[in-house]
Amino acid sequence: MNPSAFLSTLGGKKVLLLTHAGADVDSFCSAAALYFAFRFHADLTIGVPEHINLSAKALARNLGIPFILSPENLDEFDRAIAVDFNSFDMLGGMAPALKAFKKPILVIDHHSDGRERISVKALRVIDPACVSTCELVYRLLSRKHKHLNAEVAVLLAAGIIVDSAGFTVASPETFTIMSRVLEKSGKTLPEIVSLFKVKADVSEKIAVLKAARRARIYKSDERILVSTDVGAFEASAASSMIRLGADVAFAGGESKGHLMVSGRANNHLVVKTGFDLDQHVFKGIAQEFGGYGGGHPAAAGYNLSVAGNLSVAGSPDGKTIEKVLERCIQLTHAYFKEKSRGLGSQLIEYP
Ligand SMILES: [Mn+2]
Repeated sequence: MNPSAFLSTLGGKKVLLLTHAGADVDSFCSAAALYFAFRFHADLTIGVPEHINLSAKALARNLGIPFILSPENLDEFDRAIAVDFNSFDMLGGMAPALKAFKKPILVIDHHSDGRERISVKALRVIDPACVSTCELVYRLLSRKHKHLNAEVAVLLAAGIIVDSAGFTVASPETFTIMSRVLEKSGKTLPEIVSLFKVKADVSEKIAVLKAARRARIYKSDERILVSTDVGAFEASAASSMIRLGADVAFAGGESKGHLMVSGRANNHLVVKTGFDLDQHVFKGIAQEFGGYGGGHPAAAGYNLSVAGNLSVAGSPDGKTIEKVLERCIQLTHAYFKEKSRGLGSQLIEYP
């Protein structure tokens, strides 16, 4: 079976559309686009492991798209489609359930191909050159005209806008696809953006400002690295540090046995140096502390929880975050040091 045959034989089947843990807009929209393309032919369920991010949640609410958090009983499904991830570690606590699922799985993803294989080669549509998974979903759906209705087009456009960071990392194909889906959607670009816009509330603004106050500032050659401790809104805090002038920023927090770190890097730096938060920092962090990391060169995240954590380093204990953030900075510095063949200067922390 190939991907086209997989999709054209969905009729009458019970199908799970599965995002990665903590689904973002690209992942959720990929699943939702498939939902709106096939919902009159098949019995479809959108499953989101563990939690959904605020933007994706807003979009689901605005468009009335049903989804289930951490679905149980995968046995009842005949097939699964995994979107925006290709390794079990991006499923968090749902990894064992999908590992036990022995029926056909179609994987559609734009992350680099992981070590683990969650499906057979013929059913893995993986292209890391793609800016968003929604573009890959477009490629598959555009083969049959009837699948590309206005609802599908709106969702694909939203996923592309978010994962291209507002078209700052777009490829020529991104614009070709965007042009087609925008036309088909019958909406304007601002209307689509408003579907997933989350207004920063007071607590988020305070968290970000506190993150700035607590920032530890380092210099690695001419680059500014920043780490900071936050109670919530890690991603927002890390992005804010980049806007304030950091080249690489990590914002992390720890509560109730769960630790998470968001990393952000300046896009120009990533393009110029090949630095990749996921590959050069969070992979190493996951090896040292357990847990799982994932994402993209300029935007990635790391999670460590007590449940399902088999790390040697142990579970978070309220002090782990300090060590993890320090290692993030050290690994970032180590990458640039190696790039300069050891000629780079020492890592300096500003008092
Ligand atoms: Mn994505």
